[in-house]
Amino acid sequence: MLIFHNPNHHLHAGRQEMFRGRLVPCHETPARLDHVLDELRRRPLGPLREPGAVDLDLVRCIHSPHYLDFLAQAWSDWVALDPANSEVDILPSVWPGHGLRRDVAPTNFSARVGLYSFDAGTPLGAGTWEAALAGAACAIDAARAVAAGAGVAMALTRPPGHHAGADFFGGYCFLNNSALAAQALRDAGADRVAVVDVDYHHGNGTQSIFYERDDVFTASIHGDPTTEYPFYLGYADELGRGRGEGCNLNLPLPSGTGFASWQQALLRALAEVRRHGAEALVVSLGVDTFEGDPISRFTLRSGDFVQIGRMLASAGLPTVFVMEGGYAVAEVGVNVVNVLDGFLT
Ligand code: OKP
Ligand code: ZN
Repeated sequence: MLIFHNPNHHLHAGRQEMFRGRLVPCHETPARLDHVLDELRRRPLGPLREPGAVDLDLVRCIHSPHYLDFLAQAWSDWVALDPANSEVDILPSVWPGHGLRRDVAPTNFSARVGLYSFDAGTPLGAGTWEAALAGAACAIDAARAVAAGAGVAMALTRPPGHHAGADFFGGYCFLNNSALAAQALRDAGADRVAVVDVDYHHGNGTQSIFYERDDVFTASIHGDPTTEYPFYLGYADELGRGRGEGCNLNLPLPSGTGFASWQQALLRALAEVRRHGAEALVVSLGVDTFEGDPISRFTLRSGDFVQIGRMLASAGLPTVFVMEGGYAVAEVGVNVVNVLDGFLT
């Protein structure tokens, strides 16, 4: 399996996220990806490559130009406010909520940050843009390799992407790598593409990006948003809109869900992928469904991830894996490589 890894991922290393009134250390750390790379050195699955230059035209098909400009400039704008800010991450604290306008762009920096975000858990630092762009390049290159006949490839990257929308960041995500991979597959000639999101959290960004499109079917298996992040999207009655009606599937599951029920949800998602006539598959691969995950509440075991890989392979489609969550840091490597290993065997 071709694996495109993000050589710049260390440049994104958030210090703190807001949690219940306190700033706490970030869960989404560089060590997560280093553990996957370590495990791949122990159990090699194929060539490890670095991505080429990012195709910004493709990125602009998924994300709005004004959001991309904001991301590219955010750090220098922040430090220009006060040189002492270089020691502090950007963390949103105000948003255009109920009854407030989002059709006018404030010039105030904090107000602009709020316009482009939806939580206070996603710090933006000096190297975030560079890291996120290189991650986008991994996703695009993996998709293009698959479109060219590789069969399967992986974008091994962080920060993750599935919570990021066309013009917002949040949930540790800035650029939606899975959406970029899906669009790259479409542009390379696949008439219909499916994104199956197996991360513990609903892929709200991916859903919203494709919600009114019928060429990209989106499915997500996740913790019930009644109790689980991102809370305000991910319910079973969200089916798509307009041309996209019937092209979104949410399978929320209760906390405590183990592999027996989880597996049924994946079978259902894969049956829908087939029914939609997808010619290629993107897997938003989060391993925070693991029983030891510190912020999630499913109870999958490491061995179950091998089975997930096998089930995904049984779809018989050209497949792009895109790394998303997984915060039981020491086990992330084994769990991710188990999925890939299961897919290949
Ligand atoms: C990103 B991905 C937990 C607060 C939740 C956001 C979780 C984002 C998960 N203390 N913060 O889907 O793995
Ligand atoms: Zn997650």
